[in-house]
Amino acid sequence: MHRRRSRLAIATLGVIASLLAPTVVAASPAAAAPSGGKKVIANLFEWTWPSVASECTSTLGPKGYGYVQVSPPQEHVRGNQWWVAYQPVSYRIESRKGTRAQFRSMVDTCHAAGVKVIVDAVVNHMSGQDNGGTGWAGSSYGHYNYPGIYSAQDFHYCGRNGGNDIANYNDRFEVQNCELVNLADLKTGSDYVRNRLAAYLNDLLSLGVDGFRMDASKHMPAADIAAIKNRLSRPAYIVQEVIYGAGEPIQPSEYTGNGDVHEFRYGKDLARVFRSERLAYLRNFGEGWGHLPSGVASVFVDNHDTQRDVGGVLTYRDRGVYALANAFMLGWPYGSPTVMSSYTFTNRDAGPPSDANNKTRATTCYSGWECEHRWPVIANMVGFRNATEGTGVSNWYDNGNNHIAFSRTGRGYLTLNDEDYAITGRSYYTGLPAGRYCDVIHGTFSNGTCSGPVITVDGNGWFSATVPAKDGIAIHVGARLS
Ligand code: LM2
Ligand code: CA
Repeated sequence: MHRRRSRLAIATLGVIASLLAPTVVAASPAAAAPSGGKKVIANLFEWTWPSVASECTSTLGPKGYGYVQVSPPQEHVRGNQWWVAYQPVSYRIESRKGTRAQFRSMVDTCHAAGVKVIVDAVVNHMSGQDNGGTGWAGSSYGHYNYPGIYSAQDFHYCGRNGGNDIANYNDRFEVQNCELVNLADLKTGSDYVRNRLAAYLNDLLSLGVDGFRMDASKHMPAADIAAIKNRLSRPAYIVQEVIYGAGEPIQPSEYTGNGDVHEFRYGKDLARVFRSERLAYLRNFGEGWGHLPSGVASVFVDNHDTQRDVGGVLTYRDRGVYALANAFMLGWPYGSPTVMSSYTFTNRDAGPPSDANNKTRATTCYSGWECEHRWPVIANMVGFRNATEGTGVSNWYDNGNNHIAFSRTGRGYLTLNDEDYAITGRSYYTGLPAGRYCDVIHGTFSNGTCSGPVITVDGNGWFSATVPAKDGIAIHVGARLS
């Protein structure tokens, strides 16, 4: 992890910002269908288990999200900051977000809604508390002593930089054997530690979990992650957090043998394109930009770390532009997309809305919770993604600047206009079957009707329309009226 703080640029309000009010998505009966081709992940950062469960039923399932990613579920140090979750104290499934029973019930409810569950698994380290303490669920611990779980022999002591801390990211040994911000670094090379970590993950699998985001993967050799994965009781989706750093010895590509890898360049590059370059450059976005192979890349506009520390990415604060960037991500066939869902904050350490005992409050999607995954543009583009899964890009058009358009061959069409002016009355060749399609950037398609503008594609595959400044149009075969 790199710590680099910078102020996020002040948001510019796009025309579609008015459409982004986090209106509650109408509840409809959840489909019991398996996820199948549904691959979009909603990262419900710091949500409680009961809130995740009801969101699966009311919104994630109906809108077509295939997975929900939840914050670390194990017992953690006490405190009100969000990051207490990243300091494990034991592997009891008991945290400020809920109990084991609530966790199990959440998994069952999400599955019934057709949504799989990915857990953020903190396996590189334990707490960073020099003096130890008592964890959320009452377990006492020392910095290098977790009774019944780990003792002093199970940790690395790299003997560098005064306090065993990582300082030099250009040194592979140091990054993997020293401590990330004082967090007691597990000897992931040892059989005992590997078995104990696998036991934790297997416990989660027994509760029905479908996959893991392996936190701090860069700080563990890829072979150690492979050894843990080999001990799993059944196959699980794996996505590894390896933050790309130019010139660093540890590269994201080392980890692709284990599963997917977060592609951190994606969000940074996308933000730069939207803020100060040209959308026309996105024509070969992804592998053409030196990013990971599409099949192993996990992509996102922002995540809980980049929206705080890395800077330079687009976040909920960018309103309409953020929605457009997510629309591009969901419309463009590169990588496996995760939609971030946040609570609002001004202080980077501030935890989610919680009670006096630091127990996280139920999510409301107002008063403190941003719920980007419900923004109509983003939620509707999940349907676009699902309808176009597996198809390539054709009919690319750009004006050499900030207006782009492309087909997802035979299935959908997306045009984005990030110019400061409207593009009026242009004709677009989609290659789609003739018909009346719901513009899902401005309207929601349900029960055969569209709450927004309808786009008519003629018998030759063309339509004409005006695209306002900082706006777009998206149509797909899953949202066709006739
Ligand atoms: C990650 N990926 O590699 C997480 O995505 C990231 O959010 C985690 O950092 C980190 N690795 C460890 O899992 C967060 C947060 C830090 C916080 C740590 C541990 O960004 O600020 O560190 O979790 O809770 C905090 C203090 C830090 C202190 C440390 C240990 O900010 O100053 O270090 O706790 O007490 C002395
Ligand atoms: Ca390590």
